[in-house]
Amino acid sequence: MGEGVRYSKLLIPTLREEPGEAEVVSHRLMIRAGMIRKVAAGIYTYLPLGLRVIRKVENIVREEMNRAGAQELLMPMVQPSELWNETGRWGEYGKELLRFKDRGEREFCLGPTHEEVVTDLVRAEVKSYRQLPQILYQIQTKFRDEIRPRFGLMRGREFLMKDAYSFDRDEEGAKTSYDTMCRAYHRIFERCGLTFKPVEAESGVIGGIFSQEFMVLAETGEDSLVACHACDYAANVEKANGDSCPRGHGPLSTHRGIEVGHIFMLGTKYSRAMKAVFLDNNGKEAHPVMGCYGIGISRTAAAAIEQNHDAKGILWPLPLAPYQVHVIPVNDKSERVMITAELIYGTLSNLGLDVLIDDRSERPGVKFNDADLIGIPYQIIVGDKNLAEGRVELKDRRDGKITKVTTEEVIDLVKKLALPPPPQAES
Ligand code: 5CA
Repeated sequence: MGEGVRYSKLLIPTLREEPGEAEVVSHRLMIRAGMIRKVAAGIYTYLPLGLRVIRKVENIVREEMNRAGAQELLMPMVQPSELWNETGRWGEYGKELLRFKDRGEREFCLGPTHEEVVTDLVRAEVKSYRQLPQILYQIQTKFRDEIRPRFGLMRGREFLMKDAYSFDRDEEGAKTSYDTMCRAYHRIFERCGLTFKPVEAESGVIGGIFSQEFMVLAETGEDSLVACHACDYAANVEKANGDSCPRGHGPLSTHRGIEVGHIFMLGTKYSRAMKAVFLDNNGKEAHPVMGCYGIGISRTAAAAIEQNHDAKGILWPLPLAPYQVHVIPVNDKSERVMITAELIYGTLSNLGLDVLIDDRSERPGVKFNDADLIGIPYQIIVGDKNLAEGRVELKDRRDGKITKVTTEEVIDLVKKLALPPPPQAES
C-alpha cells in the first residue's frame, strides 16, 4: 500500500556543501540527501529517507526468498566462542571478528556471518532425511571490524545483510538449492532495477567448493572483473588467471563493479566440523550438504547510487526510490497552487503510490535543488503560471524531460509510469 508524507514533517537534513570526508559518490550523496549520518567509523544511522530505501531492498529480497521456498528466521547477533571453536574459525577469522567477554568472563563475538549458529540449530533439530532440504534465511545487522571502513554504506563495520543457508541430503540436492538461490538472485537484482553481472569468485574465509559474486556494474566500483566477449564467462580478477577466456572463446574485457551478493557451495565443511548428522533413507548417518547465500542490503542501496546519479544528485531506480512521486507546489502562498498540489498528492497516495509533498515555505530554487538531490523519479511541479492554463509539469528526474499536462492527465500518466507491475511468475 502506498504512503503519502509531508516534507515539513520529515527529518530530511539536506546539505548544499560537499561533505569533506566522503570519497565515493554514494557516500557523498547519501549524506547530502539527508539519508545517513555517521556515528563512528563505519557505523551509521539510517535517517527516515535512507531507511525507506533499505526497506525497499529488504522487501524485494524477502519476497524472492519466500518465493524460492526459503524460510525466514532471526538468529542472535551475539555468538558464543564455543561454536566458533568447533569450526576453528575463532582462531582463523582474525581481527575482523569483534570479540568481547560477558560479566562471567565468557567469550563472545558480534556475528559477521552465521554458519556456526545455523549449523548448531540444524544439528539439534534435523535428524532425518525426511526433514531435508531446508533453506533458512534472515535479514540482520552484521559486524565486521574492517581495517579501513570507508565509502559509507559500501564498506561499513556495521551493515545489513541477508544471509541464507541451505541444507540438503546430498550433493545433487545441494546443487538444486544453489541453483534455486542463484535464480532468486537474478530476480532480486533485476527487480531492484540494477545492471549486474554474476562472476566466478574466490570463497575466502567462508570457504567451500566454489562461489559466485553478483556485481553491480559501476565505474566507481571497488572490485575488478573480467568478462568474455563471446560467451557468458565472467570472473572476479582475483579468480581469473591470465587475460583469455578459460573456455577458449576469446578475449576478456575488464569492468568495475560492486559486490552486492555472494553465493557459496559449502559442501560439508561446517556440518562435518560441527558433527551435524541425519539418518539417510538407508538408516545410515550422513552430513547435510550446505550452501550459503549473502546479499549486502545496505551496500545494495549504495551501489544503486553509484550506478545511478548525475551532477545534481541521485537518480533512484523506481523500485528502490524512497518515494515514487515528489509533488512540488512552487508557491505555498497561492491557495490555488496548494489546493491543486494537495489534490494530486491525496489522489496518488490513495491509488497506492508513495508520495512526498514539499509543503515547506521555501523558495522554488531550494525545493527544486532538494528534489533533484533526493532523486525521486517523478516530480510534479505545480505553479501559478501553468495552472492559469489548467496545467502542471511532470518532470522525469532521469532525463530531465518536462511534460505539461492537465491535473487529470498527470494522475493517469503517473499511475502508468510508477505503479509497480504485479511480480511475474517464475520462469
Ligand atoms: N556467509 C556468507 C553469505 S551467507 C557471507 O558472509 N558472505 S560475504 O562475506 O560475501 O558477505 C555477503 C555480502 O555482504 C557481500 O556480498 C556484500 O554485499 C556484503 N558485505 C560484506 N562485507 C560488507 C561490509 N563491510 N559492508 C557492507 N556490506 C558488506
